[in-house]
Amino acid sequence: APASRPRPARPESPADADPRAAELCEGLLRRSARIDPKFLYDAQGCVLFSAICELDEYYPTRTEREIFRSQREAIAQALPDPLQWVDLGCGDCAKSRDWLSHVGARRYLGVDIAAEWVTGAVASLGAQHPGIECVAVGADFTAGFDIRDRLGDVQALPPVLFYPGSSIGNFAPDVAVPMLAGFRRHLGPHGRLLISADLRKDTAVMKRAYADALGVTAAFNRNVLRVCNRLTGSDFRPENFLHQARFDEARSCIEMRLVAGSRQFVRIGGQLRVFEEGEAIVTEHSYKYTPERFGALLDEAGFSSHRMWTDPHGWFGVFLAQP
Ligand code: AVJ
Repeated sequence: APASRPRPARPESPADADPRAAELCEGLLRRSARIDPKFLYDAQGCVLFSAICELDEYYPTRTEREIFRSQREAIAQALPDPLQWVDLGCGDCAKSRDWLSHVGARRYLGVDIAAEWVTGAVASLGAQHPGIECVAVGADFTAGFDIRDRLGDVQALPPVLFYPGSSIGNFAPDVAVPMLAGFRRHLGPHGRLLISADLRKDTAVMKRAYADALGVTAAFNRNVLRVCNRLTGSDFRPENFLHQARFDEARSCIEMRLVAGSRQFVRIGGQLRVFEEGEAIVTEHSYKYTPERFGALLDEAGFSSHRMWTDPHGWFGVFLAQP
């Protein structure tokens, strides 16, 4: 048998040290290249996403805002009082701000992956609401989320987990169900999950929201290649990839991709990856549900019942689920 030889030296790459870089390389070197959507949200990506939210074509943000505005009292009526408000992916805390004066909140927990980043936002919220104990919590609520030790006695102060923006849409149903079940385990007997989901509608309306005329979503999508270059040392040329958004009927999701406009040679993690002309990198899925289908997802996650509020077109759903 041939003696085992030392592996040929591989040029050192950032992927050796940084698990994020390793994850990016792994996805990009697959036959069907992919990038996890969480990489879309660096500082530049967050600014571009905020701009997306202001676009005429991007209906989810304004539709949710309008449901919250018009149904605030009805939703607040259905919540426990007093309660602790748990803001999942709180960012700048803006969406929760409008709720705090309408619900009996004694505590506010702002949960985000980047805890250092939200500490300031949570502190300024606390300054405006001296009666509410405001706490910033660093946690990744996608993977093994468990902040039960931060909630204290959930019998005495029932938690309301607030997960707006249809962020759940980024996760395929088989990933979303265990995530929702994890949320449910935080609620105790009287807690609630207040969660938004984008609803299925005319395909053209959905596609336009992810392929806007100004190209803001295209810039948001291409920016992820800069994130790759920065984290892995790769040499993508973002301008050579075309933004594409299509609706996958079978899976009921928008799929965002970056398509090579011509053959691309890219150095990634010490290897050369060739992208043929027309070859795609999948960057994001955004699942769209019927009210029944999202209800079934909540059932599968163990919730006993739920209610839904929607807009006059039935484009967007705000669900209140009970353990
Ligand atoms: C933040 C995941 C809700 O899917 O609509 C917007 C992200 N991507 N435009 C969505 C997004 C492109 C957004 N979510």
